[in-house]
Amino acid sequence: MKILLYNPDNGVTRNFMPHLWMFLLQALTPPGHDVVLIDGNAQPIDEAGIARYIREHNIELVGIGAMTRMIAKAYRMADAARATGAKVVMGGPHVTELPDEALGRDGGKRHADAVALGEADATWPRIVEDAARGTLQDVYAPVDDTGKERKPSLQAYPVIPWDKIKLDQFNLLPAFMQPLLKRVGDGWGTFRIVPMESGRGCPYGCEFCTVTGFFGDSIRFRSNESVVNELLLLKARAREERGQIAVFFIDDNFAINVKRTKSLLRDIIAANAQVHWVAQISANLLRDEELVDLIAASGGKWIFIGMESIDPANLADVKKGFNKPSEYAAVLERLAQRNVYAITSFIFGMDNDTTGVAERTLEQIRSWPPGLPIFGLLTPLPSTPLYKRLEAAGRLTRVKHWQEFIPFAMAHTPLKMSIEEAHAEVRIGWTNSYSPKAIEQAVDSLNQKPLGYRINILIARLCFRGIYFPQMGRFAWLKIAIENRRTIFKLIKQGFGGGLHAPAAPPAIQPAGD
Ligand code: B12
Ligand code: SF4
Repeated sequence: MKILLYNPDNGVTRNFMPHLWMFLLQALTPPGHDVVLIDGNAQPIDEAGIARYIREHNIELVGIGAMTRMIAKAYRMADAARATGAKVVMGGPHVTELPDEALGRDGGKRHADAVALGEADATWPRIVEDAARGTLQDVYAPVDDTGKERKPSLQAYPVIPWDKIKLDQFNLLPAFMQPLLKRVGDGWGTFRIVPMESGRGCPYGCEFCTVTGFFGDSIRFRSNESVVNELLLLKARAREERGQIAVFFIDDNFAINVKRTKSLLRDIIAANAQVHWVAQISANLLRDEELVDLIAASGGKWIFIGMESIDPANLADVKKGFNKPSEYAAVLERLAQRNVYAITSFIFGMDNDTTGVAERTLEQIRSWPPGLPIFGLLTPLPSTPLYKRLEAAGRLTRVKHWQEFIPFAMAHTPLKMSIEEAHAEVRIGWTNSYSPKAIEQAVDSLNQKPLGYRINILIARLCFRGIYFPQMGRFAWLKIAIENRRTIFKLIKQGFGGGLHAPAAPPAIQPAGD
C-alpha cells in the first residue's frame, strides 16, 4: 500500500525543521508499504495539489498530523484527500483532545476516517495493517488488552535513517550570508536543524500547556546509546556533505531528570558525538553548574527557556510558580559564561498583566546577555486546564478559535487590559527586540567574542524576526538585509579583514521563523 504522511503548513511562517512524527511513523511502518512524506512547511501544497498527488501516486492511506494552530488547514486537506477515495487517518495533539470534531461526531463535517489518540508508536502499525485489509476503525487508542492506557517506553526506539532521508528543502541559509559563512570555514555548504527526542513527558502541569495531559506525567527516556548513535549518524552525514547539522532536542524539559541528562551528556562527550544542539529546559533546572558545564561541553548552544512572565503573580496564576523571575538574570549569565545563549519566551495577556508589560519586560531583557526573545499571547488550547477555567468563567470570546485561526490574536479577555491592548504589547515586544538597532546592539554586545558568535546571533535574530513579521519571500529577505546592512557589512568587514581570531562557534540555530 502507498501511504502519504502530511503535515500542514501554518500559513504564516516558514518552519525551520521537519516534524519528527513523520519520520518516526515512517520508521515504524510495517514492511511491505511505501511511505512518502510531505511537510507543507517546506513543500507548500493546497487542496487541489494534494488530490492530484494522491491520484498520480495511487496513495491509498493519508496520515495527517497537526497542532491546533494548523487544524483548520488539516481538515481542508483531509476533506480533499477523502474526496479522492483515499482513507484519511489523523493524529497529533489537537485530534487527541477533540476526536469527535475530526470524526464529525460533534454535528460538524466528518474529516477523518480514523483518529489515532495520543502517542501512536504502537497503534500506527495496526492502523496500517487495518487500512490495508480494509478494516479501518474509527478510533485507535494506546491501550493494553484490559483497556488501560499504555505509553510507549522508548527503550526500543526505532532507528530513523537520517543518513538517507532527503533534507534538501531544509537548507535555509540565506543566500546573502553565504560569502560570509564561507569565510567562517569549510563545511558551510548546507545547514539544517534536525529534531530528535531523548525522552517524553513533563510532570509540571502548567495551566496553558498540553504536554502533561498528552504525554502524561510519567517521564520516559530513550537509552543513552540510542541517542548517541543517532547523533553519530547525523555527524557522519554532515561530514560527508561538507555541511552543518544541528539538533533540536524536542523534549519538553530536556533536564527534567538532571541525573539522567548529565549521564546522557557525558556519554555524548565520551563518544565524541557532539553536534551543536538546542533544547528546552526550565529555568529552575539551570541552577546546576555542573549541568551547564556539561551542556556547553556536549555541544549545547541555545536553550529555550519558557520564562513566560517577569511577574510572580502571573506565574502563580498559570501554575508555573517554580519559575523565579529574580533568578532569570543569573541563569542567563551562567549560560553566557559558557557561550550558551537563550531563547527566552514570554506570554502577554496574563491575568495580572497591565499595559506597559512589554516595556517592563524589555527593560529586564536589555540587562541580560543577548538572546532571542519571543513573545506570544496566552492561548487557551483545547482540553488544557486554562481552557476549562476560562470556559467555566464565561471568558472565552472565540470558543472554537482554531476553526478560524488568527495569528497573535487572543481568544479570551484578560482581566486587567483589553484584547487590543494585549495585542499591542506583543507588537511592542517584537518591534523593539528585532529592529535593526536592537539587532545591531545584540551583535555588538558580543564584540569580545569570536566572529562566529556574532554571526550566530545575527542570523538567529534575523530568522526569529520572521515568527512575527512576515518575511517568507525573497524580496522580504532582501528588504531585511538592506535594513540591517550596517550590521551585516560590519561583520563582513571583520570577517574579510581577518582581524579577529578564527571563530570557534559557527551558527548553531537557523530557524526561518516559526
Ligand atoms: C518541536 C515543537 C515545536 C517546533 C515545531 C517545528 C517542528 N518541526 O517540530 C517549534 C519550536 C517551531 C514549535 C512551535 C510552536 N509550538 Co510546538 N511543540 C514542539 C514539541 C516540543 C515537540 C513536537 C514533537 O516532535 N514531539 C514528538 C513527537 C514524536 O510527538 P507528536 O508530534 O505528538 O507525535 C506523536 C503523536 O502525536 C502521534 N501523531 C502525531 N501526528 C500524527 C499523525 C498521524 C497520522 C498519526 C497516526 C499519529 C500522529 O504519533 C506521534 C508518535 O507517538 C511539542 C511538545 C511535544 N512534546 O510534543 C510542542 C507542541 C506541539 N507545540 C505546541 C505549540 C502550542 C506551539 C506554538 C503554537 C507555540 C507558540 N505559542 O508559539 C508554536 C507554533 C508553531 C507553528 N509555527 O505553527 C503545543 C501544541 C498544542 C496543540 N494543541 O496544538 C505542543 C504540544 C506543546 C504545548 N505547550 O502544549 N513547536
Ligand atoms: S514546564 Fe513546559 S512542558 Fe512542562 S508543563 Fe510547563 S510549559 Fe509544559
